[in-house]
Amino acid sequence: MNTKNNKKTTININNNKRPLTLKSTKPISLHTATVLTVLLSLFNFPISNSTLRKPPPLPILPLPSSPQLQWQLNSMSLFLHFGPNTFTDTEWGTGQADPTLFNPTRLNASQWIHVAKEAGFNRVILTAKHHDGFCLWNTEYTDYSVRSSTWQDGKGDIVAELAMAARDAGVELGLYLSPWDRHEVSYGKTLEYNEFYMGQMTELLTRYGEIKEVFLDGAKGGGEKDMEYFFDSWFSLIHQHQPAATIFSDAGPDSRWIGDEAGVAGSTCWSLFNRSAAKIGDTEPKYSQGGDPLGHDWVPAECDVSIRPGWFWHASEVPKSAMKLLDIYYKSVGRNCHLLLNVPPNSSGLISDEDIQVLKEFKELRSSIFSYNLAEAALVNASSTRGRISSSPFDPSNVLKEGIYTYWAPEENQSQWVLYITLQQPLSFNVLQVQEPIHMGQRIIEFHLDILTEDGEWEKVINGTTVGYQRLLQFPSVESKQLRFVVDNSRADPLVSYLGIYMDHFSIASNVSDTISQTYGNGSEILQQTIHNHSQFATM
Ligand code: FUL
Repeated sequence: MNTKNNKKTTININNNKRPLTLKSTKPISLHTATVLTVLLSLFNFPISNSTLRKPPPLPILPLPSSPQLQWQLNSMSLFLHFGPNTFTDTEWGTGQADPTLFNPTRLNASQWIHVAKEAGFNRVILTAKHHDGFCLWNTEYTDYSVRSSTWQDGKGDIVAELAMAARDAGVELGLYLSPWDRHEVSYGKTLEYNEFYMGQMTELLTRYGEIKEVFLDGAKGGGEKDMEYFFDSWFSLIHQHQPAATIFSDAGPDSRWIGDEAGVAGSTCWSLFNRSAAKIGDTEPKYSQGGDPLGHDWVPAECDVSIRPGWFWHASEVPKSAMKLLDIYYKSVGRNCHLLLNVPPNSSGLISDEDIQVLKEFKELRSSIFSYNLAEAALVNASSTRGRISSSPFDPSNVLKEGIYTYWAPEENQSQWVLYITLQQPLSFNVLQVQEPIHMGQRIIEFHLDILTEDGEWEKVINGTTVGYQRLLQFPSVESKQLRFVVDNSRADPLVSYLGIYMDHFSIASNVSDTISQTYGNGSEILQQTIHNHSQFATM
């Protein structure tokens, strides 16, 4: 300690707080210092190392960016396919349809947003331009747009209407701008078309406020003109204009296509991926569905699927049942992915009543199953806890707190990683939910869940691979008071932010294997039963 006269003396005995600076006029004796220390400790200044906080463990690379985290926490988006195809009963328009056919007389973008919000979707993505090249906004680069249509005498702008309705309702907006353009004459001339495409992209990203996702579809019909897309320039332009946006394509950079249009992810699903191993427009479905445990890039998967057989509305088609959507939910959101569910507006410009009814039932099913964690009041212990002090920030009880930012962390160098859950009474359940704090990287490779039987033996209920943001696993109902969640293999010390158990009275799991798909009874029968049982649903 510096005890020279007229010098500032700093005593660092108050740990995290600002240093105490004393102006000393005479040397401080050992006795004075001791008295000071005792006094300060009486006033609750921590002086012992044993109360210091253990920092979080090192995150394991790769990590999500802030827009990727926000995208993942949202879980679901509503896709809106709308354009001339809606009026011509086609899926891939030729680009030659007469623009005057486009006349949605009752179009109401607020209805689309209202439907999305009511159904629990906080983000919508609109086909601003599909493969036919017809633009739903008033672009200056082509006449093939709403400007040449009968709708609002060519003065309307659907992107503008949707952006305004979304902003008013606090719903996020994403846009689909098809690279493949069957109308544009410059398509096939690399430089000219890239300039055209980037001009259109700039209009979309600078006129309509915040855009949260840009969806770049990889489709291109056989026999089309050969040309190169300047993806790197597109990505830079998008991130420059909309830094909070995530870019979707077969290969990222921010989210990847899952590799099928059924909305189903692999039962092992890593957010880790090698962008360089994927090619836009030439996906290797297996690689996309499972991701890559050795991947250097964080590129989580987005599962796109339509509520109807087609992406566009067709008078002859009907929506899938709510039970089917629930199954898709388990296999997308429940496998560490973001679900992008397409609900196409009809030719009057509104989302059809039968689709709204299914979305309502789908929400009721989710709410009925997941609104109450049966383990909510359980006691949770662990095989070890990082920085063991009376109340560690990594306490096992954190796994019952919602959100990913509080989590259980084990002590380092352990031979086992186990969470023990003691319920207040024996309960029946058939769904397990697990979440990892993905801002710290994706870690868990393999895990299983056991229950304690009446004979005092641990019995395996289900095992699984990968967790990520959220894992949901179904199995035949079991009953027990004591559970243990065991991590069998992990890329680094496993961290668990949430554990839930639920009773799903609606799905019928066919077996305990996570990899084998579930079978349901006759869909319409179950839908009927679901509708009749409405009164059983939890209030939402
Ligand atoms: C595909 C497209 O060809 C479909 O029309 C649809 O837009 C779907 C989401 O992506 O590749």
